[in-house]
Amino acid sequence: MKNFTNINDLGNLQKAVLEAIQIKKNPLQHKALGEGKTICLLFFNNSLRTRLSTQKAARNLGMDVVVMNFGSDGWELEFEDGAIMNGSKSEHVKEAAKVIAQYCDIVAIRAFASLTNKEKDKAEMVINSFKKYAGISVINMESATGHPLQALADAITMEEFKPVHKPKVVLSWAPHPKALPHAVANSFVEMMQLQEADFVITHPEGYELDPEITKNSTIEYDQEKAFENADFVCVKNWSSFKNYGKVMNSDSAWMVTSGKMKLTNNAKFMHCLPVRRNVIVADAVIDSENSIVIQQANNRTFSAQIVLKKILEYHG
Ligand code: SN0
Repeated sequence: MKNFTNINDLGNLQKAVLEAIQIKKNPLQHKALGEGKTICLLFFNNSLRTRLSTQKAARNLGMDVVVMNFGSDGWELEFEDGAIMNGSKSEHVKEAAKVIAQYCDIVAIRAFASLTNKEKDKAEMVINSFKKYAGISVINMESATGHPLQALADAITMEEFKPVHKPKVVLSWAPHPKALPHAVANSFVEMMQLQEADFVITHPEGYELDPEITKNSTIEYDQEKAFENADFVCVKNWSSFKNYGKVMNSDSAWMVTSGKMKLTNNAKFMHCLPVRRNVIVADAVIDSENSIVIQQANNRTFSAQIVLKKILEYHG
């Protein structure tokens, strides 16, 4: 695998999940693989889990890690071809990407959606510019439209906690005061489309995700109906896609409560974090035995590690 910018880059999700679970048992078993190799993590947005788990994964593989916060420390980058750069942007990605590529073997990038321009966000300008100009391997640490490292960690977590029967998995929208990206939900849907599961997406009307991503996944507008007999309840807020980037509904009736969890088949509660307590989910649910958010965050390390391993193996 040269790049990891979408969950489908893995080729075989189930194989990667099982290999990640093996790696988790002895995380230092491939320590020699990354010797002499450097990964550069570029952040255009905030991060806790992605930043720390990806560094941890790289170190488990013996790699050197360089981290740069573009938002606060870097020159403001221009991405438009032919731009007359007489404004606030100091450096073009054409130079920046080529320069960075000389200092490392893999570049990992976090660059959230603008949520103001659907076409530009769909074009994935930041990730694709680095792919085009850096030439080295590129990893998506949450781009405008996807967060595949999170989706892979979620697949690992569900494998570890899965029931004996074919699981019912619900992706539920929940309210949030801010407009959030679609990336986490998109990659979750793409990952679920590769799984043997009864998968249902539930959200208020008007919150449909990109139909090119949801394809023929089941959508149920009645959250309580969706929760019935669920084995996993995976929760995430996103802003409207149709009315791009807008918050159309902050109805607290969509918060995940103990009462709703009682409708499920003793479901595990999952969320990628960070989560707004008592807005997205009631304390009683996230603090319950059924909440596996901390285990889910732990799997971010093994998600990143299997991705890095596959990329290092590609380079030989
Ligand atoms: C990001 C998102 O894409 O939804 C990152 C999730 C991994 N989340 C947020 O920006 C939440 C910010 C907040 O204020 O709650």
